[in-house]
Amino acid sequence: MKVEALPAIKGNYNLQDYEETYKTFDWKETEKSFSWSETGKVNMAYEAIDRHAESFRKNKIALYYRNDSRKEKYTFKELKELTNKAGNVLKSYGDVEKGDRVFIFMPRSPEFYFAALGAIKLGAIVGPLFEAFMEGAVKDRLEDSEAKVLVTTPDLLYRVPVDQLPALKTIFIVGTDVEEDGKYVDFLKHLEDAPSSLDIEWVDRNDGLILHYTSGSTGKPKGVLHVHNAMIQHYQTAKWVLDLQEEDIYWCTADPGWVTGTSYGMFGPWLTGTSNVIIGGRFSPDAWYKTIEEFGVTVWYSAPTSFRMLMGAGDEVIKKYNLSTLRHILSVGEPLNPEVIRWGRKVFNHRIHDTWWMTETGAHLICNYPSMEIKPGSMGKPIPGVEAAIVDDQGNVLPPNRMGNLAIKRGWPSMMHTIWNNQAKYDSYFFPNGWYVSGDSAYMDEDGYFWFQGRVDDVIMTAGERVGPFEVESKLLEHPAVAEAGVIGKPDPVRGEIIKAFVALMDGYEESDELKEDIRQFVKKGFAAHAAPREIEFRDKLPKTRSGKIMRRVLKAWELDLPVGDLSTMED
Ligand code: 6R9
Repeated sequence: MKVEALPAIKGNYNLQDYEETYKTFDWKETEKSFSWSETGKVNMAYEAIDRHAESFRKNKIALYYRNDSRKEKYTFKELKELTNKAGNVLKSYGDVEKGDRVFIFMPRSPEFYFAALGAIKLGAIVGPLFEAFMEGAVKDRLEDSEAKVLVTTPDLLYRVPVDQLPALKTIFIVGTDVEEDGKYVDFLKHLEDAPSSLDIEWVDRNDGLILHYTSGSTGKPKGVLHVHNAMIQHYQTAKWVLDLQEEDIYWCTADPGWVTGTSYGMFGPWLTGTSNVIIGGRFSPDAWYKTIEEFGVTVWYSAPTSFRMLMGAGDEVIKKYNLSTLRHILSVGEPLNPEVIRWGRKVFNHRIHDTWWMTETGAHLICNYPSMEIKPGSMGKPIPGVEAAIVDDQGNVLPPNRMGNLAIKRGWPSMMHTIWNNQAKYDSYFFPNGWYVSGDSAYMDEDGYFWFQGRVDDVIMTAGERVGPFEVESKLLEHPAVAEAGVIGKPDPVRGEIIKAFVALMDGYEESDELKEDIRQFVKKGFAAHAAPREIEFRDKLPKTRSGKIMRRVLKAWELDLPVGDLSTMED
């Protein structure tokens, strides 16, 4: 299938020559930016914070923070000391050592970053958890990772089934009037008293750094492990793609519970010594435009869903704010509609640059550079040092304009190291001839631009967040009225997709709107708000294969009025 490309828009500034760099670039060059390239002994937190605290940037603002009740800023020097203190607290009261899993389950706040970087300084592996997770989601992740330490807030503690997590030894509570006993420790009280110097644990480049759980189409969420070596690519892409320069004020809107919020909300900007804006609280068009005005944001990284919501709020609200500091806007997470790019040109007078990558890839792979012509609707071209192709199901490279599996030649620096406790799953990502298979389908045009076509599997992208249908179905089945459940992504103009559930009821239950709402709330409270189906439809029976698998493609065909295709594997 060929999608008509809209005419390219000529860039108005040039970072460097893409084609030339692509031909000659070697990651070894980037590695030389780091003193550890010779020794191999490294620590991400040192490179992101301490290195700048010991340089001309020591009094530069590293972190601007605002939510509904707090407004704070921290220099690199202050962040160095606070992350040292946090490291000392985690070590003294939680006995945290190299390789231990330290999970952080709390809203976006400065303390999140103190704890995360403090843990990294000790050589621990950080597991960030999105604050909207409910008990089941929290339990799955802490259980699979055998987390030893959790940092959380009093408000969220009730969602942590502590009694069912034998590996969990210490819980640090970030709040006021914390009641301490051996297992529960007051994080802030000890942070204040802790020494501000710390012996950093120098680790190997391939030692664990961060564990992000992400959804697939089957089974429980999988723990994608990234290692310190990833910094090579975080750093280089923060320069090439985010185009971060010394004077920039950078704002990434993603939560650190997702990979964008760590790779480009924490590591990328700080590795390059950039002032980083972090905002807590809820989304509203006014609050977002105000953030740009208030901090003088110059580089802004967000997602299609957010842009579409801003677009939907109308252009009048934009006129209330001074957004003239903006110079570079980027997007990630789902296809960026040409319409949104045109809107961005009109209201911000900038092109929005799409970027493509995944939790598993750790950093940008296919992008639109500042120096590159943009074909609206295309994800751009692979970054130098990365080889991308469209391959068939046997791993053979296909010619331009043929749709197939979007694949990447193994060996980029930020590639995941393993899937936690599941080497077989990790291996299943690769063809024997070395191609990593993304799970996305796409085609490449004759100019080498890549065009996203869809997911090969059933993974749902809703409001930029990846939701596995299997997890939602599993939760639905725990509801007493639900006999069978099948979940699909239904196209939605704002959210990309919404979650739609088809449900067959147990005998003795009557279909009603109240029951629908009850089921919805059940998923929302028991699993996660963003994963609760926005639509529920009752059916007497769901389409299944003879082996009992829900046939989601048939549900999708019903929903979209498409031909149902081959039904040979369907049960009677
Ligand atoms: C970083 C992140 C990965 C999946 C990916 C694809 C979709 C990401 C996209 C995009 C179209 C883009 N995706 N960027 N689709 N255009 N520019 O989003 O990671 O949460 O793991 O999701 O998101 O389907 O495979 P993650």
